[in-house]
Amino acid sequence: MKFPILELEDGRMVGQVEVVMAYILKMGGKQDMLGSTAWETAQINHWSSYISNTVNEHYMGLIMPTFGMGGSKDKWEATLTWFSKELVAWEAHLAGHSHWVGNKMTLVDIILWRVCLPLFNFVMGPE
Ligand SMILES: N[C@@H](CCC(=O)N[C@@H](CS)C(=O)NCC(=O)O)C(=O)O
Repeated sequence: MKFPILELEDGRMVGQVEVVMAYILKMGGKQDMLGSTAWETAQINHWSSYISNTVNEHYMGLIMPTFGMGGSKDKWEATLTWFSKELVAWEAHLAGHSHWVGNKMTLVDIILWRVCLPLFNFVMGPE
């Protein structure tokens, strides 16, 4: 199981960032952040899974070498190229929307923030 892992008081463990966050939101009475309709929930699940797997894979290619943990010049440049295209698509998706799904804060916004904060603080320039 990869990190982050949530360990419950009785020793049971939950893995995958989007699953851990969904569990915490549900336990904390924030069920609406997991979708109010079947369509919204499907969108939230789709994007959460995409960010936690596909985006995360590329994100690791930037974050790990930034903190001195492996990587190569080729991988670094390929990852920068991937994010350069991806960020344009994110900006287009968010144009005219306050949040990623349904114009209200959901699990997707939290997971995306988790990627964007270190990405913009440590890796990408303002441009
Ligand atoms: N899709 C997983 C990816 C998690 C992930 O990449 N975790 C990294 C550290 S942040 C990890 O545990 N790497 C160690 C390994 O691959 O064994 C999630 O979002 O939880």
